[in-house]
Amino acid sequence: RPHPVPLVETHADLGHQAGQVLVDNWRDTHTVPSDTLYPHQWSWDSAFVAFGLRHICPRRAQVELETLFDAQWADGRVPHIVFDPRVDADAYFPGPKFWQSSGAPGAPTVETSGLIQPPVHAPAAWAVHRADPEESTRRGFLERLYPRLAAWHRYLATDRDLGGRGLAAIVHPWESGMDNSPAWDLPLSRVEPLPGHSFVRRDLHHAAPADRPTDADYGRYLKLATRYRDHGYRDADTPHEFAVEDPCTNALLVAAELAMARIAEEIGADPTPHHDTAARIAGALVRLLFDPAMGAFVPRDALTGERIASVTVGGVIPLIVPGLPEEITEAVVDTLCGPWFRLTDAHMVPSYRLTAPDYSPRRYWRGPAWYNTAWLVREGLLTHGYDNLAQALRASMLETAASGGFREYVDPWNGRGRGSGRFSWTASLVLDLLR
Ligand code: 9WN
Repeated sequence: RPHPVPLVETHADLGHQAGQVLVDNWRDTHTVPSDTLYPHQWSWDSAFVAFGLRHICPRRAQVELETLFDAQWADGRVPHIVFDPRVDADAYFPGPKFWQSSGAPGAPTVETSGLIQPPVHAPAAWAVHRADPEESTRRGFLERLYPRLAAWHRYLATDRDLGGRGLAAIVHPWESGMDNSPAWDLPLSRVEPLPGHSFVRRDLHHAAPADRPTDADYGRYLKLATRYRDHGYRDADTPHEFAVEDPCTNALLVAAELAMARIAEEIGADPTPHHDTAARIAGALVRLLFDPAMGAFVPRDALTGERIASVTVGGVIPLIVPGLPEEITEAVVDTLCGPWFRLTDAHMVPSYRLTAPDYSPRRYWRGPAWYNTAWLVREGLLTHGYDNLAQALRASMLETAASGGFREYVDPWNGRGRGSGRFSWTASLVLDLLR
């Protein structure tokens, strides 16, 4: 059974400490996810950071998103990493020497990766605007970002509709933001890994090997990324060995299109196309990815058309979509409260089913509970009126953060922190919960 984590700080202290993490991890134009493990700018991290930063420095939160979108590619993709040229190129692997983005068609001048991450940016931009509408309007924040966000969503909904079913596909586990999630094991098993001696990992300098993906995982990640790179990161030309319709990415795209409708209204543009896109993707999500027997959403292999029978936290995050059929909402909440995720009983929301034979309390996305996913689940609970459960999840997040030094993820059974410390989105989302 889970053990309670002692609350060692008051919430006022907690807010102050969280703000200090964000101040320390700020690098002139963006926030690094972690001072040690991730010394560049990451895409969905920046969006999560913006949600908290807006409470203490709305201007900085705007700049955070603007910097990321300055690195947008001509096809609309927002890269998952934007490399800081001031940082040693070997500080993170795979770094700019591996990705070689500036040689690819349509890439920006700054070095980036060629992959993407889930689209949390439009809701972040909308939230940042609302934190200080006057300053946002004065700087033309939404007007400038809106066409870029639209191009980003268009890329996902068209270039990435690899299965032709109206859903965006990810072409690499890193694109899900949940790198070694068990949901990718089956499609990944078809990929022949690069041998371990052909690359040098840097992450193991900063984190315990048992908390991180394995060398075999990395061999496959690099194999996929190399093939994409060698085809100029062109989706139509790359013979993808991995293409998966991820429920979390698609649900976030629905939420992002709904945020776009609000932004459009605010700046005097037509919100209708955004409502239409949101409805279309939500329809496909429900029709193609909801599994009634599991009581959750599951991914679908875009290459074989088969559903992947693996329930992870990514399969409950679609709760964030408003207007889901009631029986689906109820089934997902039952799944969250049942033995697989034990909401209100475990610490936050485990990334994988607690009862799965291959569940691991410490290995990254194969069990540990993360703050960004807990925050998204809480948003989903609020969306459907489960206020008490949302309140309990908030309390669990604050309690765990207070005792743990804003760690990257925690063991859902005892709340003990793991991975990097002073992690930016942990601090940011805690700040957001305190407001
Ligand atoms: C690869 C930065 C990122 C997060 C991801 C998380 C982890 C990177 C890594 O760190 O991924 O992108 O090196 O493991 O899985 O969600 O955005 O915090």
